[in-house]
Amino acid sequence: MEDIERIERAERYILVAAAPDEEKAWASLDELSDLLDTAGGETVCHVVQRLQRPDRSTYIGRGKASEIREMIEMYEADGIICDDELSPSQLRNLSELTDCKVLDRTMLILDIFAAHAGTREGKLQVEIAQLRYRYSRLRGMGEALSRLGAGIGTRGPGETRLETDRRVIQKRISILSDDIDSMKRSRDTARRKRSVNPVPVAAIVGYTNAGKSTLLNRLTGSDVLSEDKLFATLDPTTRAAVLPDGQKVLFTDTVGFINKLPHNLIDAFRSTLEEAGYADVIIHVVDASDEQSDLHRQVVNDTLRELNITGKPVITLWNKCDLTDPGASFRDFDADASVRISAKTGEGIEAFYLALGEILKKNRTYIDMVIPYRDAAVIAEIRQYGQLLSEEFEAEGTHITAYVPAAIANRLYK
Ligand SMILES: Nc1nc2c(ncn2[C@@H]2O[C@H](COP(=O)(O)OP(=O)(O)OP(=O)(O)O)[C@@H](O)[C@H]2O)c(=O)[nH]1
Ligand SMILES: [Mg+2]
Repeated sequence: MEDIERIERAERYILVAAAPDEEKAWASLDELSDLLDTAGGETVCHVVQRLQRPDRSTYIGRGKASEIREMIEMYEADGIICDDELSPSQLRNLSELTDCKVLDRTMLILDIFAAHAGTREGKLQVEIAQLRYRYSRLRGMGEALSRLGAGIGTRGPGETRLETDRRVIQKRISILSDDIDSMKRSRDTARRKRSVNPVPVAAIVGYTNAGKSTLLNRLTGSDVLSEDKLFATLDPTTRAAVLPDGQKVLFTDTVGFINKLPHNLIDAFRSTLEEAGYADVIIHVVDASDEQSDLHRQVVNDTLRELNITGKPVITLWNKCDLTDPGASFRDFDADASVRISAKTGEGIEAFYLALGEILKKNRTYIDMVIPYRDAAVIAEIRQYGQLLSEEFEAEGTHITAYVPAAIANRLYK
């Protein structure tokens, strides 16, 4: 009986931040608390210590650490979660000072990713990120690790326990890397085959919980999971839609970004976001009703840059406008267009289609040429993927003028 109770009780944590700006630190802890909720844990309370920068060897000051040690006992908490990625020595020292389980933001995010990853590649990517994190922290911290016991921070994909032996970890990392490489190669081949396909691709990116999946569902009438949870989507989904001007577009829903994204996960993101790297347009969804929307927009822009997804036209969508003051103005000077929408009610979607149509038109090439009658199939293709402006039947073939995607234009002028 006692065992069952112990298993069913959610793990309870005190959330801790050391930062120069208290207000930002509280907001960041609110987000950490949402992350913990997603991971199935409970927040006991928040503790912020104002420090110019976190203490190099203990993250928070030693005095604060002993206060927390008392709080742990008082609240019967399971441990603490720090709002930044801890260095191996911070992790070791802090867990000695507080005498409890110490987790950091990275371990928590990795734990959520491990539980949510759906595809085989997603699972491998997360496991490798977890193992790399552990590998760099195992030496000399057996103590801190044994305090972790089971539960949050120790769960690999599919609820397997994470490895603790350095040599085994190293071997596993190299096996996983090989697997991922071979998957990447077969994906590249698939993409090369697909790149002949002239349908433009629009990648939907944005901070987690901004409404990306809700937008995909609205645009394509599909039924992708959308939830009021962080990281509801981990694996990219692509669906086709036809714009009111007849242009066919592929929309790809992607994993959400987050502030202080674990460095080891950037690699994992790189592969899930590869699709975005090949997109013709980036659709950046911002939750305009969130007080932190400016910070979130910045995080997304920085992460895109870090992933080398640059130099593409961007449309910023200020989403959830049903929740914002109708008089408020939203602008994004980094974007080629910005539109207020509500993915939930459909408001502003027409304006978004117009903006998208304009941008896609710029990507198309105007052609004026005679297509021999034996190549009539090309005209059918132009009808499907481009915009046929005129056609006249002449002696050598059909004289057409049209806007066509670059892929078709290149082929015709070869
Ligand atoms: N009021 C309102 N809520 C919205 C709107 N768009 C999305 N939501 C809600 O916001 C929450 C998150 O939506 P998702 O579409 O799952 O967000 P996401 O960006 O895909 O999130 P992740 O996949 O977790 O990164 C859900 O509860 C949606 O119902 C909107 O325009 N207005
Ligand atoms: Mg989603």
